Amino acid sequence: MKTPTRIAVTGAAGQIGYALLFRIANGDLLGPDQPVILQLLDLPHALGAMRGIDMELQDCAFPLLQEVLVTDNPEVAFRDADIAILVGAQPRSKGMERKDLLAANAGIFAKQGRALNAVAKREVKVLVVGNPANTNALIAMHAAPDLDPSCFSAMIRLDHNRAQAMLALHLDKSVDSISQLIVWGNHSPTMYADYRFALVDGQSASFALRDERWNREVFIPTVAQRGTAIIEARGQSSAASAANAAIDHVRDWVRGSGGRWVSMALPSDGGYGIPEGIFFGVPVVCDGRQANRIRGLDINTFAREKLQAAVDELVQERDAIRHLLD
Ligand code: NAX
Repeated sequence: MKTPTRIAVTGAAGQIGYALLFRIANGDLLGPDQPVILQLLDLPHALGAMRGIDMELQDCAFPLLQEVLVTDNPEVAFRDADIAILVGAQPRSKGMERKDLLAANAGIFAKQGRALNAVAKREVKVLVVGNPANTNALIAMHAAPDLDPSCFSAMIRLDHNRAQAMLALHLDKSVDSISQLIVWGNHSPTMYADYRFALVDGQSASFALRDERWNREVFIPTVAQRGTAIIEARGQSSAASAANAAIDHVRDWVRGSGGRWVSMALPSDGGYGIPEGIFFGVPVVCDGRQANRIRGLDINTFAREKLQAAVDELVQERDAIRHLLD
């Protein structure tokens, strides 16, 4: 039998956690022949809820699930972790200013980054989902100087999947027929869903997508506002689709994206004029070992404006917590 993969999930008692854990245990993340150990972290008040989830996981009798560990201590949750999915974060409460939200989350992600640095596998793959995801990932990476920056990523895959589904609907095509789509930037309303390079059934889609008004006034804003639309409709933020996107992100990173472009927020290496260090959604192809950036794409005036808006926002976020990065 294969050695089990240790997967740490934070915020395990939350709504995304509840949608994520059963799918991981079922093999949706690492495939039908890879045993897993779940290492669940949440705050002390949620230990009871996590025990309940542990009981439910047992009751599913998943053949791949070797063990479940429940804790409120990051150094226990991240010990020898091969994969860490950081979902838990401080939500914005009424009257809280953005800078206070950034600071509260900075404290959480600095602590978790230090714990990852101390006890996780050296080749751990870390996905930050908890918002503000891009900047939380930056903080965690800085707090983990012994881990390679390539161990860290933040999630923009939900936005990528939303864009893909919306484009498919618009073109009356299957979701699968669409490739080479990108969502650039921050997981926030400044994100830029970019179909300029998209292929439909392997052919350039430019003939079908000549309607620049639809692009600018419908497609881009609808993708960016989809999270808000779901909150308005459901009364709660996206959970199952967010968990699904986390699975897609990590699955492709670990097992390869099969030549397909996917969007991941990675620490910028200066490509496309994006300042180094900030976590920025970019197109990548994953080869089963690492995420390889797609380089050399044309950035026209409109695209440059959109990228710059995300850069400005992420630099502002970084500057608000800069004292924690030194
Ligand atoms: P919930 O409020 O349902 O769950 C969050 C869980 O995190 C709670 O159980 C809480 O006790 C726990 N938690 C808080 N601080 C913690 C800490 N220091 N250590 C461990 N656990 C901690 O939120 P949920 O709907 O599950 O969303 C979780 C996060 O995902 C939020 O920050 C949310 O904004 C973010 N999202 C990010 C998305 C993305 O694409 N990057 C999309 C979906 C989602 O909105």
